[in-house]
Parts: sequence; structure tokens; C-alpha cells
Amino acid sequence: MDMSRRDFIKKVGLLSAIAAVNAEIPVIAQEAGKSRGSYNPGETRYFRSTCKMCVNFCGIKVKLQDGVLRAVYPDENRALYYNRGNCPKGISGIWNTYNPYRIKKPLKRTNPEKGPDVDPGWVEISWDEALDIVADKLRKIRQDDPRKLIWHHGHGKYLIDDNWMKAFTSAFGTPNMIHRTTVCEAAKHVADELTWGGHEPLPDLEYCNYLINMGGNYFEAEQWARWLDHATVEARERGMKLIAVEPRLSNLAGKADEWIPVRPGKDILFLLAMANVLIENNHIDREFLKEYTNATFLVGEDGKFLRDRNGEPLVWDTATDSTRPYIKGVVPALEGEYSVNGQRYRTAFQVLKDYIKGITPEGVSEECGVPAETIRRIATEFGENARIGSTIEIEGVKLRYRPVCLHTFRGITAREYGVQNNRARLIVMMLVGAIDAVGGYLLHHPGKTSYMEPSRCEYPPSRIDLKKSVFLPHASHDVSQQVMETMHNPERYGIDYQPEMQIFFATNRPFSTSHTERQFEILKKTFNVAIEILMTETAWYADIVFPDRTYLEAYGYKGGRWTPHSRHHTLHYPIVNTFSIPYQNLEIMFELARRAGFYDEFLEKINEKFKLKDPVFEKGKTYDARSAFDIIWRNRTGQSIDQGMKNGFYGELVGVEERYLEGAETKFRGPGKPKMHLYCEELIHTKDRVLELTRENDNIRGVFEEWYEDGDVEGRIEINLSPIPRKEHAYPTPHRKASGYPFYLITFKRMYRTQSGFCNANPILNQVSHDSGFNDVWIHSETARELGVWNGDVVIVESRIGKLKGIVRVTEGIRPDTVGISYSYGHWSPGYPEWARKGSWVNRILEYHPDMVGGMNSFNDTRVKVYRA
Ligand SMILES: Nc1nc2c(c(=O)[nH]1)N[C@H]1C(S)=C(S)[C@@H](COP(=O)(O)OP(=O)(O)OC[C@H]3O[C@@H](n4cnc5c(=O)[nH]c(N)nc54)[C@H](O)[C@@H]3O)O[C@H]1N2
Ligand SMILES: Nc1nc2c(c(=O)[nH]1)N[C@H]1C(S)=C(S)[C@@H](COP(=O)(O)OP(=O)(O)OC[C@H]3O[C@@H](n4cnc5c(=O)[nH]c(N)nc54)[C@H](O)[C@@H]3O)O[C@H]1N2
Ligand code: SF4
Ligand SMILES: [Mo]
Repeated sequence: MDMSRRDFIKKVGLLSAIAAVNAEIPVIAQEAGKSRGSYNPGETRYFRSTCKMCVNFCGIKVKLQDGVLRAVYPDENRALYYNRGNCPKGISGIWNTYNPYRIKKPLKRTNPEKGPDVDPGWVEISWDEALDIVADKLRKIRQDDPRKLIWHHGHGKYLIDDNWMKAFTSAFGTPNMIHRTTVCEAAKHVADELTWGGHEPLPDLEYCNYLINMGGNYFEAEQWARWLDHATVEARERGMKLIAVEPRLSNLAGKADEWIPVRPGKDILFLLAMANVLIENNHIDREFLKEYTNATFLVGEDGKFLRDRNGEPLVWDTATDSTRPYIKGVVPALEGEYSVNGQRYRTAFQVLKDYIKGITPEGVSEECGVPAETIRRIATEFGENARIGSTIEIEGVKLRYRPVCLHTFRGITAREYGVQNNRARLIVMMLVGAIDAVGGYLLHHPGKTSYMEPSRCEYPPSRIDLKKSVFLPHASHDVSQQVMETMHNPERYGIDYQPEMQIFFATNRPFSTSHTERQFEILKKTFNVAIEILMTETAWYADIVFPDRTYLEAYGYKGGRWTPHSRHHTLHYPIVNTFSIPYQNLEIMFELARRAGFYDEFLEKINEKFKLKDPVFEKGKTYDARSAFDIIWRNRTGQSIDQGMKNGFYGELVGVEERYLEGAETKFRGPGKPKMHLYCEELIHTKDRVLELTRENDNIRGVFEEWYEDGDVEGRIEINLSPIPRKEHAYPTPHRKASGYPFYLITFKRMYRTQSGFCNANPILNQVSHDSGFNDVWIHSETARELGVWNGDVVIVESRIGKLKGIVRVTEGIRPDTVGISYSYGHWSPGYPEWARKGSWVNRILEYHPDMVGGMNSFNDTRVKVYRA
């Protein structure tokens, strides 16, 4: 796309397509009134349901008057369980449902040529025709080679739960079902999984006294059904100290006691130096390290554990001065070096200690952009506040008390070394023993040991996203951004089929990832189906578009966001049907499976994937969304769907035992149990396998060379798959290679916007948001002076792969060497109203260097030049 945005919008703005998409602007009241039977004039009703404007499942109470949605209020019944209050997006959600720019009828492309500036020649077709066209295509691909179908979803998972999609694709026979976690927070999950066999831990905010937040943006990018924000606010009122480590003054940093503007990507140096100070100050929970982690396991010169004949790792038993597996009666040494059969072994903790010894605050200060005394002070405060050795009694139960926590989200995660950054965070937490202790990090279902083992390093890969293959060996989450890279040349990755069809359900995938131009290129080569509410950029490349109902018009289930004190399930259900759309997402899937001849297999797989017991789906029987979600709701909550439609959720409170004693305490503590991985030996075994396969296959080497711009592929593999985090992890590829591009570019989310930006078409949000519908380029005032630009000036931000135009916002809220541009803007699809097509599409200039361990996309590693337009 070489033309300027202005030319481009002018050109496509004239296309007839818009007429087809936006022809019917409804008389809202009249349409809505039809949807749920007749209403008495003046009648007002309230519905408790669940917000799905984003991924948070907040409770809502929806006011319907004369059959028309009038307002959304928070559902006060959720407060006890998980959620208090709604955000501006949730409150204005009715305007997404009553958005005249929604897709209302199935659309068929008549122009086979595809491109951003090419008129698809949309024609409206009947539902029957659309379903038949797609089912016919599905039947042919299924007969030929089912792997040629790729199913993508993003928000779709949160709307209805992805077990439906797993069932659909598995009944069809394709391995290629792709969710979006690697463009979201996968590296954080993978680090947790490798370390303690689960993901999504939470800070115990009710008791935490000292919280370091390292790049979690949850006062803008709402998380955890807003529990994190209100629990943080309450903790602050109670006296908890909040430290924000982040290159940008986010809303969270603005509310913190202290903002530490770390240099982008260098947090890991800060963390390693913190560990250094903790060890130096003896702020180490030795009991925890011995009893819960593999810190005592003996590591050889090859990085592997010393094991007995049964493969059990050995420790140095100080009771007998010999090597023993850690069983009852054994007293393992935490530190030291031991000679066994003439070979040198150190405990895993000693290995870490020896490495970290050289990483002092003074040594890393300049690189990470934080004064040495600040790092020292924070580490000391953290160590003191951890109260190592102390206990607390709650409800009569005596518990370990470590009221400190280090929380993060995409800031240190959405990067080339996201997994290792997060490993460093977990190591600091393990050193002070603040895991599954009161006030620390609560794990929630730890101990899935399959996550904690070496990867099989599949080659050739079976999946188009290379998940768990030699390329991305521990990618336990779908690698969404990789799909459209691989499709350019599947053989290069050892894949022996070329996909022919892609279905996109509630995702604007190629728009949301990095190196987007290449992502969109591949859409020209496949038959594409979009199930959408808006004519997004992805839908613009579709061959068939199905309209969908919104969360105020459709059923949807999702198990909710756990909190330390509760568990719950959420439901939403139709309150109106604004444009009289006959099918919702799931019903489209039922219809397609039926017409393409795999309906019974689909039902069978639904039973399997959801692990349904009573009731189950019965072969041959027809289901609509209501009866289908009734089955799910009954299985999950023991209640009929009427309960769900009355309350919008089903919640349970948990007691102190479940909260603190059923996680690490039962899974890891003591002799004879598996241990949390202070040291990730599994990565050493994975590394051996990756090296072996790379030596055997030149194409693997070629891919790594391209991803990391490094001829020393073996060195890169060693660094990536290191069992402990290292200094090298502070240097992602563009930091090493993009000389001449002086600024770090970071991206972030805004309160009034959801993801790629379907809220941008929401008129109410545009009126209340201070940014008038566009994002700007955050530049520090010193830098702005040097560049000779000021507020409102137009600048070019240029990376090695592209340029964008943006409007300057001068601020002291960002580092002078860093430029920030938010996500959610720069739409170009003609299906959006003109006023929703403002701002800069930052993803166009983001480089692609995936995290080799877990497949995470690199959002925050690109370097740029900035100059006046
Ligand atoms: N309003 C709104 N809320 C949302 C969403 C939304 O689209 N809109 N999306 C939801 C989803 S799917 C998700 S995954 C979550 C994401 O929630 P978060 O991850 O908390 O939010 P982001 O804005 O993606 O986070 C990036 C933060 O990291 C900072 N950062 C960038 N580089 C670095 C760095 O090198 N070091 C450090 N320490 N910080 C850095 C940025 O300044 C920014 O504040 O939000 C959820 N909530
Ligand atoms: N630069 C930058 N890029 C980022 C991020 C960032 O912070 N900065 N964040 C990343 C993150 S955390 C994520 S999770 C990804 C998200 O990337 P995507 O998965 O692409 O997410 P969305 O843009 O939310 O796509 C959801 C789509 O669902 C549609 N939709 C909404 N409601 C419904 C419905 O009821 N039915 C149907 N059928 N469709 C519906 C919306 O119109 C929208 O097009 O983006 C990533 N990209
Ligand atoms: S945080 Fe998300 S789910 Fe909660 S009210 Fe806002 S948009 Fe809705
Ligand atoms: Mo996300």
C-alpha cells in the first residue's frame, strides 16, 4: 500500500461497497421493538447479563424501555464475587449494538481481486445461499485435505468459549484452529507454565503491602473484570505501596507511589539486579527454595541435572553427605559445589547465584536507564516487606505470610524475549517465597507437569502456526501472527500442504499483529469467510461475510475470571435483535456442519471438548443457541439456563483452605513431590533437540537466521533456550540490528478503545473521549525540542519496514529515548464511518521477531526514526 492514507480513503470512500454495507440505517426503536415479542408502551424492564465489549465479563444491568435499550448499569450482585462497576466502553455498549454501520445481511464478493483499495463488489445474498456456498467449499476441502482449512478467532473465544471452535475444527479434521494468545500475553503464560505448570496467577491484593507493577496497564487496559483496579485502589487505601516500572506514565503509573521509567526491553536487567541485591541482603526464603522449588537439584557442567537410574534428579543430602533424590529424611543443600564421580556439580540455586553475582545495580544502571541506588532501594524495600519467615493466622489457619508481589502484563511480555523476561519476574518471586503465600502471588491450579517437560520439537510441523514445533518449541498457545507468514511458503517450514480457506470469527487478525502488509498479502490467496458485526479490514478481504448478533442479542457462555476469593461462570443472552438477524455465531457453525456433512461428528466433539456429563448433545438432534447453552450451563453450574438468564452469572465464594492450601502447598511442598522450576532444565533438553534438528535441516536454520538476523544460529538458540534468564535477553533483534533508528517504539491500549477498534465506530465513546477519535505520537518534551516539533505537528515515524504519519503529543510522561503510539487506530476499511478511520495504524511499522520459546509476537521491540512530515 504505497499511496498516502488520505488518497486512499478518498479513493475507497467512493466505492459502491459502502452503500451495500450501510444501506439500511434502522429506525432503531421500531426494529428493536420487534425483537423480543411485544412490549407494552411505557414498560421498563431490567436484564442482568454480561458485558462482552472486551475480554472481562463484567456484570451489567440493562434497561429496556418500550422494547428499546436505554442504558447499561453495573450489576451490583457481582460485587461480592468479582466485579464492581463498568468502564466507559461497557456503559456505552448499546451503541455498538445500535450501530447503523453493522453488517446486516450476508454479503458475497463479486470482484475476485482483493486489496485495500479494491472494491469487493459486495452483493447481499440470502442466508441459505451464503450457507450453501460456504458449506460446499467446506465439503470439498474436507474430502481433499481437511488441513487446508484454517479457523481463526479472537474475541470469539470470550463471546462463546473456544471449545465450540475446537469441536468444529476437530470434527472437520483440521489441526489449524488459531486463537490469539501469542499476540496477547502468551509469553507470560508460557513462563508460568514452564515454572509451575499453570498460568494466570493473581496478586493477593487483599493482603499485599508492596506491589511492583512492571508494564501492566490495567487502569487503561481493563483486566480481570476490573477486579485488579478496584482491589488495587482498596489496597492503596489500606497502605499498600505501588511501584510502577514502565517507560511510559500509564494511568497506573500515575496512581503509583513511584514511577520508574525503565528503558524499553531492559526490565530484565532491573530484575536480575534486584535478585542480586536480594541475595546480597540475604532476603532469601531458603525454606521455600528447598521445599517448593528445584533450587537444590544438582546441575552438571552441561546444564543438566544429575539423575539416578530411574531418572530422578538428585540433591546433595547433608545428612549423609551423598547424592540422593529428595525423599523423606533427606536434608538437601541449597548452596554449594560438589564433586560426584570426578565431575563438578552445583545446586541450581548456586548456578543462579554465580550468574547473578556479576549483575549489579551499578553494572546495569546505565543500560536499563534506572539509577543504581533506585534499584538497590526497591530491591531492599521488596525484601524487607516480604517478611521472610513470618506467618499469619486467617480464619484460624496459620499461613505463610509474604505480602509482596511483582505483577506484569504485556509490557515485558509482548516482546521477543517475553518468556525469559517473565521468568526473571518469577525467579524474584521465588527467591522471597512470595508464591501461594498470603499477600503474594496466588497460583490457581498449578502443577500440570506436561507444561514443565522438554518439548518434542515437532518437525515437520503439523500446524500452520508452527505451535510446539522445532521453531517455537514451547508455544503451548496458538501462534496467531505466524499463520500468514507460514502460508507464504509452507515448504520452507517443512509443511506439505497449502491452505485454501480461512474462517475468521470475531477477529481482525491481520490488522492486529505486526508486519501487517505481509499478513494481508496472503488473504488474497485463500477463500475467506468472516463472521463479524462490522466491515473490518479482515472482512474487507472476505469472499463471504456473515453478520453476527452482538452480546446483547445473542447467547454466550464463558467461565469467568477467578479472584482469590471466588469462582464464577458468566452468561449473556438475547435482549433485543436490532436487525432481525436470524442466526448467531454458534448457529452458523451448526448449520455449516450440517450442510457440509459433519454435524454428528461436531456434536460428538462438543461433548468431548467441553467434557460434558449430564446432559449431553445427542446425535441427529437439532439445537439452537438457547438449547445448546442450556446444556453447557447445566453441566458447569448445575442450574438451568433460566437461572443464567435471570442473574447473568453463577458464582461461588472460596474459603481460606482453597485460597492458600490447595496450590503450591499440595502440589510442590516437601519431599517426594514435583518442584517448581527455579531452574528450567527442560529448556536445555529442548535446546539439544532444536540444535539437532537445525543441523539436519538447512531450512530450519534459514528461518532462524531471518527471524533473528543472525548467522550464529546456534548461539541464538542457546540464548533463547537458557534455563535461567540472562543479560542477553535485554537485546531483542531490532535493539541489536536497527542502527540509525534512535528511538524505542512502544504500544499500549486506551481506556475508550477495544483492541483493533470496533469501539471507534461507537459515537458515544467518540464524544466523551478526550482524543477525538485519533491516537497521537507521545514524544518527550526534550526530544520534541531537539526534533523541532510540538503539539499538533505532523511527524513521520519510520521503522525498518514502513512509515506512518502521526500527530505529536508532547509529554513528560515518556522517556526521552522512547516514542509511544497506542493501538486501536488507523482503520482504513471503507466499512467504517469516516470518523472512525482516524489516527495511526502502528502495527504497520512493527517488526516481526517471534519469541523462540513460546511464539509470542514482538510488539514492543521495534526501533524508529522520527522527523517532521
Ligand atoms: N480499554 C481496553 N482494555 C482492554 C483491552 C482493550 O483493547 N482496551 N484489551 C484487553 C486485552 S485482550 C488485554 S491482553 C489486556 C492487556 O493489558 P495490558 O498488558 O496491561 O495493556 P497494554 O496497554 O497492552 O500494556 C502495555 C503496557 O506496557 C507498557 N510497556 C511497553 N513497553 C514496556 C517495557 O519495555 N517495559 C515495561 N515495564 N512496560 C512497557 C506500555 O506503556 C503499556 O502501559 O487489556 C485488556 N483490556
Ligand atoms: N499495536 C498493538 N497491537 C496489538 C495490541 C496492542 O496493545 N498494541 N494488543 C494485542 C492484543 S492484547 C490482542 S488480544 C489482539 C486482539 O486482536 P483481535 O483478535 O484481532 O481483536 P479484536 O480487534 O478485538 O477483534 C475482534 C473482532 O470481533 C468483532 N466483534 C465484536 N463483537 C462481536 C460479536 O458479537 N460477534 C462477532 N462475530 N464479532 C464481534 C469486532 O468487530 C472485531 O473486529 O491485538 C493485539 N494487537
Ligand atoms: S472492562 Fe470490558 S467487560 Fe468490563 S465493562 Fe468495560 S468493556 Fe465491559
Ligand atoms: Mo489480549
